[in-house]
Amino acid sequence: MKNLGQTDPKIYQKIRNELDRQKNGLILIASENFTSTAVLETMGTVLNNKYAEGYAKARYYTGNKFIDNIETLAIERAKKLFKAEHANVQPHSGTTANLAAYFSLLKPGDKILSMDLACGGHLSHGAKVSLVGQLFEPISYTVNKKDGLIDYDQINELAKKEKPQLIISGATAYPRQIDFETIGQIAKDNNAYHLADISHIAGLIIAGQHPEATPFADIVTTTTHKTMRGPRSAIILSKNKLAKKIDTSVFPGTQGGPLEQMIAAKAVCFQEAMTDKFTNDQIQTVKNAKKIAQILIDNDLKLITNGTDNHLILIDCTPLNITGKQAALALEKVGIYTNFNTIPFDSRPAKDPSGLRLGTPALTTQGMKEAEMEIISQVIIDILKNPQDNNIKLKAKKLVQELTQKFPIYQELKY
Ligand code: DSN
Repeated sequence: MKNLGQTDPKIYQKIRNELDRQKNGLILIASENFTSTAVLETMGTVLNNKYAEGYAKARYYTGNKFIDNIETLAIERAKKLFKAEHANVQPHSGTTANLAAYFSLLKPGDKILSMDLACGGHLSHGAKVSLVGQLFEPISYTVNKKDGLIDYDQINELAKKEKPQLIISGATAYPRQIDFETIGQIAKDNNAYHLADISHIAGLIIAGQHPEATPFADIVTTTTHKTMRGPRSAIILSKNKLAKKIDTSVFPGTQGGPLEQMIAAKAVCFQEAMTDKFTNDQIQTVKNAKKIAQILIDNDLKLITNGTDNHLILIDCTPLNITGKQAALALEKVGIYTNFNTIPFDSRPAKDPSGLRLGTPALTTQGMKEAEMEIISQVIIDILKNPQDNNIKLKAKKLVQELTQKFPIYQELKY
């Protein structure tokens, strides 16, 4: 980055600082990961300079011969990975992918039945504070109060009673498998579309570590940077019969010029996701999460659903007499990054909720396995049980340093 260093030393220095933070900390934010240097390189290319509104062979600008090749390759790879009939690779983010998907199926005022935000749903699934909640009429399903599991009977009852035009499956803080087949059947029985937002678990699905969504949903959306560890972006998958509607809804409906450097980076990520290395890492991601969950339970921490089937763990911090935010800030002080999160039926506000969410995708990409999860779990337990203890903090910082030195990332980056 010598040119950046000369042109804008301030930004250059901040990027270096952020690289150091990522290298020297443990990232347990369930939605974060370390993308490959190949993906990083692709995002910083001259593809950024090109306008390509439209689609391959039907652009509104000349000079798109190579861009067309790249976008077509990204589409073909996405279709193959997810066994989808159609893929649109232009959405800039998960939220814009969802918006475009809704506008391809719904009219303003239509009803959307989706998971309650505090139970692990996403803002873009219909929260009142989002545009989606203002344009459509959202209704929420929850998890079971008793065990924290999705209440499929409740979804069925609500679908019958409310007659939504769209049912959304998918979550951001749900530690168990989602039964896409059952939700797809409920949607069919009630003449609703089914959209599965698999953003968190897309990598696990590709690697066979979570049941597929594509056969049971009219539309599947996913971001590409979480378990998929690609660029910060998204795609929409669908059956052929919805292809035209979705494409029109993305462009010109909700977006202008596509970010072709990001589309190329998605293509690279899809190529990487077809390798055995990717599959093995997804398998290990789940093993690592299960290991952490077991150790936390053995040490009397309260986990939502009492464990995990995927890449994430949600701790109820209430019995520890701290809030989720206090827990996340205490861990941040020793270089462990997590996020505070609502728990189902949380009595606390989203800005300072009761839960702490942990995830293993980034640690696993670094090469860590069960032995390291044991060390990290013990550090987390010690900090959460003694957030003010300076000796524990010092010991924790040392362990974080040892682990990050043993499992370095981005050694090849010459910043
Ligand atoms: N905010 C993301 C997450 O952390 O789960 C989802 O968009």
